[in-house]
Amino acid sequence: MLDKGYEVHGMVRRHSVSENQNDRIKNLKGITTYYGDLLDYPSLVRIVSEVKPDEIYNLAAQSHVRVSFDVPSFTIQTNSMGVLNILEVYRTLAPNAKFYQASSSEMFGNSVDSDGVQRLTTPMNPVSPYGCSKVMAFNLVRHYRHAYKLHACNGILFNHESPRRGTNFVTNKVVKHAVEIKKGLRKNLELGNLDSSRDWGHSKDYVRAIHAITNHDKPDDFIVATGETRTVRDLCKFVFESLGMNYLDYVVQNSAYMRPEELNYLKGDSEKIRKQLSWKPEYTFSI
Ligand code: F7E
Repeated sequence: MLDKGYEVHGMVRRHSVSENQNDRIKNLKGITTYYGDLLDYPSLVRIVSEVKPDEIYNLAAQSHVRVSFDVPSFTIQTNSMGVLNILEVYRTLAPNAKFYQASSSEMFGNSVDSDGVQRLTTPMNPVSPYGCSKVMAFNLVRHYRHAYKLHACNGILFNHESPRRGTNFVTNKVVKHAVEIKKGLRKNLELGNLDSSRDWGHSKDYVRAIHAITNHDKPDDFIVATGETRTVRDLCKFVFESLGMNYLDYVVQNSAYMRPEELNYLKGDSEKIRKQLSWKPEYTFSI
């Protein structure tokens, strides 16, 4: 957004270690930040009144699926009620703005169409508190779009990764731990389910999609995915082989990383965004 010449305002939650407050964005110069929280309605009113945004991107969430089983109420409060709060503030204070909601492939749960993909018409059967919370938010955004004629959009993004991904998500966990094993700093890599499949893309490609979705003439919902699926085992094999190692010598399973209910398979059909918004990913699984 900065590269595109936008004035960027961001909301941050208070962190007890002030040095870590803006850790993830400290290399980005020119963002104005405000203390706030999706569950703190007055803070949303204050920020939106002051900033008068032209575009609102809601990427805030308790976004870790396994952790959502440990803190289900917090997850649902933040990811569902929080979205209701920001939609209300948007509707009442900035109705001419464009609104983007970070919806998720986790909403599909274990529904897969007979041809082996998830598309916009695939039934949503979430299998985690996180997935349930995102379905609620997705529906609220559609409802606000129709009821109040707002430019409110959903991007249903499949997994998207980058070096800035937290190390408790599987891609960066595998990469960082494998590098530590290679350097002799660690003996093994403990993982949960190795047989689930994910449609992994790169965040750089996906933020292009987010911007295109929000700025399309018509508010709408789009799936963003690569259409390529790999198992966690494939990921381990690829990363360890790239470092000259065999994953079978190092990967061990630990039930602590298993989920009470797993989403087994994701492969997204992103034909609509490819056709209507000329989007396509530049990165593949291996490049
Ligand atoms: O898990 C398996 C795990 O935590 C991927 C979020 O951005 O994408 C993300 O959700 C797979 C799962 O991502 C470990 O069971 C095995 O099958 O990297 P993840 P996620 O749950 O798919 C969606 C689209 C979102 O919206 C979410 O916000 O990997 N797995 N062993 C493991 N996963 C983790 N985290 N840690 C393990 O040790």
